[in-house]
Amino acid sequence: MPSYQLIGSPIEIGAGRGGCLMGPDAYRTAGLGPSLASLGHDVQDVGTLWVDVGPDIPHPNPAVHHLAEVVAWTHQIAEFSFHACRTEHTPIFMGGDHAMAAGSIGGHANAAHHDGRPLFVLWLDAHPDLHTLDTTESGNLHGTPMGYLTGGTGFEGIYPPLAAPIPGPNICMMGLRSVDPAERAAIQRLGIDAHDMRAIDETGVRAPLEAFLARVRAANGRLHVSLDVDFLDPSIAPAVGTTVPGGATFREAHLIMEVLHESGLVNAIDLVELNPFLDDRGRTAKLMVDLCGSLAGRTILDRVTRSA
Ligand code: NNH
Ligand code: MN
Ligand code: MN
Ligand code: MN
Repeated sequence: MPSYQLIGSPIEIGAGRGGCLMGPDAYRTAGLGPSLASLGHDVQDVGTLWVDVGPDIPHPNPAVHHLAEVVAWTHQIAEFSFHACRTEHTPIFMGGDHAMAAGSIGGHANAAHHDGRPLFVLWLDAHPDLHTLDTTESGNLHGTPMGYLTGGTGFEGIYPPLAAPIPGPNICMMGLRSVDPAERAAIQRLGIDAHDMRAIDETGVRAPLEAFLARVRAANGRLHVSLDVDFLDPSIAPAVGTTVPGGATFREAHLIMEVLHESGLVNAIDLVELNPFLDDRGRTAKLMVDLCGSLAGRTILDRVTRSA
């Protein structure tokens, strides 16, 4: 039975507009901790991280903004994640925008490397966030964490060093429907296991997810799940700055969480991009909390048998 550790990571300057700062408290108000505890888990809310920001870091790409802040957050979150991922707890990083993942997944990757195990990432997002500091056109650094984590160029000497980049085949992306040209090339070059919404329309979510989980299991890997609110269709999850039509349905998202629970493989979770300022009476925050409930073992009926 996993025990969960909730940690607020309210970075918001990686996104194009403000509001993700309020994410951790929205999850608390929506009852994330009590919901997990009601399923019989041990839950500890260890509070909310904060950072001191050093002087501006200039960058040749003039679009890049708030680099010093993102670097400071990445150090802080990576440090926390490294230690949390070496305990028996399952950390849940309550974001915050997706720039957070450079730290949460980076620290997890270093912890896994330390223990001689490969890290796998399930990336649930409309976007692959595979830009480098040089290729981003918006300059919004929430579009870059996967670029950093996969060993993209130009992060060295600026971001914290990674023990090893995460190999493309260890990354499964689902929900993609907004991919920039440089990212499209990176997916191909790195051999990422990418499933865009067209593929999900055709195969559903279960078959590609089970295939990925079988690889995690066979490699005795650790698994990090990174859930961007915009993975979900905007009709059910309006509280995100970058809505893209045609996202995952309510049941597709819950099924992923249910299958993940049954796998017993999840070691860390990111909840990112929730912008409570854009929410409709807390419904997106509540949906994210309910998805965590499915991930933590809530079922509709008792499941006595399960088809193979
Ligand atoms: N690819 C775009 C950019 O880099 C959008 C990224 N926005 C996200 N990613 N919300 O999940 O600006
Ligand atoms: Mn994202
Ligand atoms: Mn996204
Ligand atoms: Mn696949």
